[in-house]
Amino acid sequence: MRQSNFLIPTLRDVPADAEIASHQLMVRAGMIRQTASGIYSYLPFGKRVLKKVEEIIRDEMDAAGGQEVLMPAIQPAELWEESGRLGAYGPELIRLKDRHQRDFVLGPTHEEVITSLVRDDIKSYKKLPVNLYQIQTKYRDERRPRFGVLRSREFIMKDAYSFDTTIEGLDASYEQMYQAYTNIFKRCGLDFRAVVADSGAIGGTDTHEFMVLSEIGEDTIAYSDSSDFAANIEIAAVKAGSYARDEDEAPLEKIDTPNMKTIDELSRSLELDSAKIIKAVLFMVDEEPVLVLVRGDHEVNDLKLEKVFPGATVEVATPEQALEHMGVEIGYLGPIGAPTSVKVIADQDVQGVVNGLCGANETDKHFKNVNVGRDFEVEQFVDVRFIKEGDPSPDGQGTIKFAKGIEVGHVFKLGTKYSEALGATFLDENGKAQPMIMGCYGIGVSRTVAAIVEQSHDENGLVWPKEVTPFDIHLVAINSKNADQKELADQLYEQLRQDRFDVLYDDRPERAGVKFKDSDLLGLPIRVGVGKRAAEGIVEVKLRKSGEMFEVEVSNLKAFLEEQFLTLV
Ligand code: 9G3
Repeated sequence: MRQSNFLIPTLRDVPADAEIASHQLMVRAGMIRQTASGIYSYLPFGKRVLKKVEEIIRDEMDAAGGQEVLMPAIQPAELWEESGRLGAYGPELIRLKDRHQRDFVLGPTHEEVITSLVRDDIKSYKKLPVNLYQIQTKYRDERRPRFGVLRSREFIMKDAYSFDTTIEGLDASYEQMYQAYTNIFKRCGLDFRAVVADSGAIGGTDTHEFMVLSEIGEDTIAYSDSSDFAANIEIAAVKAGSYARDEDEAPLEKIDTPNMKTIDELSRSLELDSAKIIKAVLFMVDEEPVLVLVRGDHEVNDLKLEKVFPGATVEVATPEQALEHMGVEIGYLGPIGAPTSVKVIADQDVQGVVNGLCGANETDKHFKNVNVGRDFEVEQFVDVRFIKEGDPSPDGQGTIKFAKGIEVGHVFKLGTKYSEALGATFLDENGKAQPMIMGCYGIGVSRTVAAIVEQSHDENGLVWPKEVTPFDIHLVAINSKNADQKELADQLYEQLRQDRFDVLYDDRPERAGVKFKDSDLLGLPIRVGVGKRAAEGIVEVKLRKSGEMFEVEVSNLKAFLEEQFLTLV
């Protein structure tokens, strides 16, 4: 492709609204342009990367036995009524009416559509398992789109759905997708981790997120420093301690704690380690008050709490509700003397608190030398706190550290949630109708491109991994007004393409400095510069990633480039 007539509008300046590197670079390198908030157009340079990523995905999905389909973005609302999800989503689900006033949604995902397709056309167990996938545009009306295409309102997803007759079959399908995802993200040149995740509203059991490590990631991963344990902190289990009670229990004592309502104030003014404080947080669980106790240096994990009360609505109580149910203001809540109408549960680590401090359910009063079992009972000890850096890894190997991650993939074991709701059954060997057992598997394709840019750039611009680069070679006629250079560059352009390299040829009448700056910004893996030594048949080859420069005879250029490509990542 000749750059003089290729739409690749590079920008020198950083766009004002672009906060992160990938957003800045994708705009500056002429890959994307914003059409509206959270809605982007891909220009040719960006579209070529999308295409490369999609091809890797197709290659691995087909190798894993997936069959590519294409479903509509506009979905009849009836299907979402059947699945019971039409009312479950708020403004994030874009709804519209057609000319006959019929209700539709713009698809944020396709469980309903794919299940309705399969229920109509697959009846016998002999036709299962099947794995159907598409690469298609999704719509989710994010309240705050940000970070360019990382969190946009329209984005490209590969979504796959597996249908099995048994749980073992689903496990096999899931494992196959897990392996395909590992191959895909490796081939994209990404540094990623598969982490245990939360299935959230989608339901189902096992689920893993594929996280690209990046400081600007919105998710936090808890990982062990000496095993492959890794989990989203939302659900990372905490390993129970030994709870050795290594002190004699001192007598309980009520003390004055005027205006000391927070753990910090108590810990500072009483010179007490926050791990010795029992923090009591009141929650409303389906309108019932539940007092949750955690150590003062821990935080209640509300996602874990929701799992203690499956299906219930769990919310932190308001100050008014605290006053109503506990008879005292928040900051002095405690388990001793709590009204019997209030259920008390505790994080497992509260068992290790000896002679602790807790609220006395009286303004400006706390109890000291509090000991669970002697001074109060709890209905149950549960793992209900957020994991922390420094905690022992739940697998018993090493210590927990945190890393930020960008979620680029998510795989779920769905079970029969959608096949039952939508009547997708198969006749088993005995002719009995059974609901199909489903899995679903997503990759954010446009988000993966941004994640590659996040992980693969330097101060001069993009640095494309070879399997996703928009072009293989950047051929630059350094001074296109010089006849020797222009002639050799034109000749090499033809020659290299015959040698089956994908070449971007900068034949513009720009100054050398501008060309080199643009070349570093666009980040193609190898640059061939036709300059001063053109008349001698010598060209300058530069590797973008390492910056290494070579002077190469034109007669040896093909061999040299092929050799370089073999070692490039
Ligand atoms: C909605 C809206 C947003 C949503 C969903 C539904 C996320 C929704 C979860 C999934 C699960 C998997 C198949 C591919 C992999 C992910 N955001 N999810 O279901 F109506 Cl507005 O999409 N789907």
